[in-house]
Amino acid sequence: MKRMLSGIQPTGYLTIANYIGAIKQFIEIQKKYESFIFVADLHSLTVNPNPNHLRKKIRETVGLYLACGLNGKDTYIFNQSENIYHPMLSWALECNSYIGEMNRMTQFKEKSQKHITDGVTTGLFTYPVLMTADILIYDADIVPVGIDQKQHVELARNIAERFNHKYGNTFKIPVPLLPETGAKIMNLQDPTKKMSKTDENPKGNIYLLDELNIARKKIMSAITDSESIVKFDPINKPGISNLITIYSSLTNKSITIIEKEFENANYGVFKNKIADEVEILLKNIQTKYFNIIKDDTIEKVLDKGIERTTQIAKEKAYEVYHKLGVGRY
Ligand code: AQP
Repeated sequence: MKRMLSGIQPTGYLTIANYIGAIKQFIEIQKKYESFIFVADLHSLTVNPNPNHLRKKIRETVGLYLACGLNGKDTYIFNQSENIYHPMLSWALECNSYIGEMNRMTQFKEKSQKHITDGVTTGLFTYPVLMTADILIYDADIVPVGIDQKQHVELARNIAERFNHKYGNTFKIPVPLLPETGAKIMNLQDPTKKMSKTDENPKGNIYLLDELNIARKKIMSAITDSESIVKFDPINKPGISNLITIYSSLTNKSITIIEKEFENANYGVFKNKIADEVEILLKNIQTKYFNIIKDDTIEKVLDKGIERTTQIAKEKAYEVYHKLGVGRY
């Protein structure tokens, strides 16, 4: 069976952009592929989070994965830091990748600007290699991600190809999988930048755990334009185009159908319709989430996930170390 792998960092609060760009795809794919979804807690160390906050966020992320529809039976859900073979492989790959490659990562350029005052860590620079290890260690066939992570999956492909060429066939070459709609959901208050869970202004983000009336208010006050024509035109009408994308992803209606449906409607009417869809989604997720966190479901799912993923990862990490000539494997 082919394999799917992906993960999300437990930083900030998960947003509807993380849902549309990533989680929705995980759920659609989990029945067709052997699926591995992790909480990227090691990646979140790159920006020095508060330890108590991080501990809470890890559980919250797993709870939200399950509440969104990931199934602990079909999918192995695990915590990245509990699988010691990821950093073990990462080190081997760091020694087979180049500073020039890291310098080209646009996420590093953006995030290092964001964290310039509190210090840019070495981890932020090298974490794309850890992400490469996360993917290659499972011989993943596909990696569902939003557009901002596509470049990192391409790096993983390059590193895998180079390693295979140098040391013999070792890794499968992974393919990034982007959603047809919603690979880059934009900020509601500034539709020229992407919605991001660690953004400082909460008004630009819809969080999966937002109170329903707050989420509605955020949609109703989303920045649009003065035309009041529901038309998809990301260059000239980025705000309304972003709302169309969100609506399209949540209803599975095409953009053409949506433009037709709202051709005589003003923005207020359209926004109310989107807010209804967002409310349905959040209510469903939140009802499940608050049930899931009541008992030990999260622990059981993580225990099962780490058991299986450790077996697979250990084998690949030792295979690589053997090929590199280190240790006595
Ligand atoms: N705006 C977005 N539109 C569509 N997909 C998105 N993703 C993130 N933002 C959008 C996808 O969600 C997953 C989260 O990956 P991550 O936690 O490793 O961090 P990220 O890509 O840096 O996402 P954020 O929300 O911007 O997090 P912070 O604020 O922590 O940096 C990925 O599949 C991503 O593509």
